[in-house]
Amino acid sequence: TSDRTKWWRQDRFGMFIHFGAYSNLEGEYTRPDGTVCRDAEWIMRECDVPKDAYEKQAAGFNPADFDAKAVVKAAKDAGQRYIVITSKHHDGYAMWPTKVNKWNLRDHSSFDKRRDIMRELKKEADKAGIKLGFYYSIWDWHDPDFSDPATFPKYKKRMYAQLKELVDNYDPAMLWFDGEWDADNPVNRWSPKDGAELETYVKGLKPGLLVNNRVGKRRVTDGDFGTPEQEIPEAPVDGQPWESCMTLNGHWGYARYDHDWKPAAELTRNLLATASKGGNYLLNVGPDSKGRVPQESVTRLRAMGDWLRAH
Ligand code: FUL
Repeated sequence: TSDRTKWWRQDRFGMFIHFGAYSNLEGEYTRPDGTVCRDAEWIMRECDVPKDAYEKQAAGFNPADFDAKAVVKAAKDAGQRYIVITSKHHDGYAMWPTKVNKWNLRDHSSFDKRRDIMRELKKEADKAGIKLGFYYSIWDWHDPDFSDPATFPKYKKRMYAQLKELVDNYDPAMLWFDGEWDADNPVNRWSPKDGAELETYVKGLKPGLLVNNRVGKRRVTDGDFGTPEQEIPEAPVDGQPWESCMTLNGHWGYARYDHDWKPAAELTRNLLATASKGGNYLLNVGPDSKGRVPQESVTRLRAMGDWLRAH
């Protein structure tokens, strides 16, 4: 455990935000034949949404009600001290105005062209003394160069360029990589070498940057911390710092049909269990198509904060 993870280990509790072009579907895709397929941030894949149909729906994405101040307040009220938001999930859609391609919230949406939700969030987080980090998926379903070994280097170049934009423009405290596994393309499988190169690259952009272990192959030597998902491990692996990420209901991205919210007491117990074992807790919210954090999430986060303040 190094000094670089110190602030983060002390912070202990963070807010994860899954927000992207998938949020616009709110978890439901109606096929041309009228049948409905349900998922959340994986909807494009799990429901076999044709690329043009997915692009078409994304063109209507207008999260006009996204309110960075309210999001930061919800985090603060919960006792969360850092925020990690999806800058790009597996669908490849960038939530900031990237210059690398047009597949982003500025150029491919119905959203106000003057707005930049990452900038808004950064500003409010700074004001509240909350650190901001970005989730970034290495796996990309949208960029055709990802899946072809011959063109993969071209994809990699664009990925590096996007990450430089994120660091230069928003000065994040952390990069939370994901999708280093590529379920259906063994040829392109992200190698330990790819991971090491990427880690060196982003830390070269900003030396203090924290990076999770999914930058590489999730070995203790990859990145700065481990990332158990939807579980609280018994003990750290080889003394490695770790952070459990979990959902508030059953999904990461917004799913309008999912009402299976965990009770606040259970969430608080999870936080305490994680902390007692020396880990961090990254608890997720999924804003809806308008950009609103579900009220069910806000009330639970507040209840957790109330408990923390009372004890
Ligand atoms: C996983 C992803 O596939 C999920 O969609 C989610 O982002 C989770 C935190 O990580 O690997």
